[in-house]
Amino acid sequence: MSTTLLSSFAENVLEGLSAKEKHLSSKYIYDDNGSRIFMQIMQMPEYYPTACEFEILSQQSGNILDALHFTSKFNIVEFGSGDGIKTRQLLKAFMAKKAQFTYIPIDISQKANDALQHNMKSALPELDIQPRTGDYFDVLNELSSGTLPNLFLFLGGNLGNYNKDEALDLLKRFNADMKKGDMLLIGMDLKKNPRVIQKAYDDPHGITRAFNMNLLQRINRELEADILCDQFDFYCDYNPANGEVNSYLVSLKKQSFHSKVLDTTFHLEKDELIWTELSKKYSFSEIDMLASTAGFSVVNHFMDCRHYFTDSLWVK
Ligand code: AVI
Repeated sequence: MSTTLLSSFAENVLEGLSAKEKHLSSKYIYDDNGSRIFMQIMQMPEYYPTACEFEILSQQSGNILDALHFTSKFNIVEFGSGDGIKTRQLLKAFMAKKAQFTYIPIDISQKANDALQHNMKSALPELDIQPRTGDYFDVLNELSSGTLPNLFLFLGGNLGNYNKDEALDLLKRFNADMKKGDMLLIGMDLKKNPRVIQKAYDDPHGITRAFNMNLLQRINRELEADILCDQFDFYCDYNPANGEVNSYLVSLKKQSFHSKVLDTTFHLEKDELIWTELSKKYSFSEIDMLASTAGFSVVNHFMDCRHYFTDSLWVK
């Protein structure tokens, strides 16, 4: 069949499940169902990153503003703002200190932008918010030709879901579209006691399991497949030596399933793995190396009281 008409999800499934070492991209977990499960993950006591970043932005946004050294009005440009609850803490603190800025959240979904604008306006009626819908880099390119300095926000620890080359590539692309003196506040989860990390992903409620299983359900829904999801298990493992949590779906028996959309039957051996997600935890030396390789200098690390997570401020 011709692959030119396939969605990027369909292409990822076809390529990933035909590979010798099967894999799927975690970015496809986030359809409506996956996004809803992710909200539940963020509310679990074991999943510390959300609470840590909330603490940082609630308690240290005044210090973050002082570290910017912008002398004029500036833009705050956010990539992937989600529900905006954490960012609101930063915006509120900046407004209380009379900082002059325009908040520009970028999202590919108009619906997400409309909801964010509505929520932000009801919490902070004085906020100057100008959402942009579209691809990050198209919007970035446009903003970089303006004269105002920019603070870019890439929060939530999303960089950890990219492998090293992809992460560097993304940071270099951000850097290429920034002016000298523009700043980036980037959320990164830090290496810590391995048991704390293991529990955040291998959670006792089965929510992270459901999050990963959503990939199989999405294949069934969108690619008209007949996967029997209870013939799969979820497994994840934190390796403190390299800071990687790797997540997998495990085939519990030798089995096959067919996708009508892909017109393909996939075969799995008993105990065969489908790799679904990387969630990388960083040391400060790794952060310094990433920043400098991508063309930034680290200004400061803003951390929660347990030093589990950092919102690091970088300057171009
Ligand atoms: C979105 N991202 C930063 C989350 C993480 O921690 O890697 C996704 C996630 N996967 C399992 N739990 C949360």
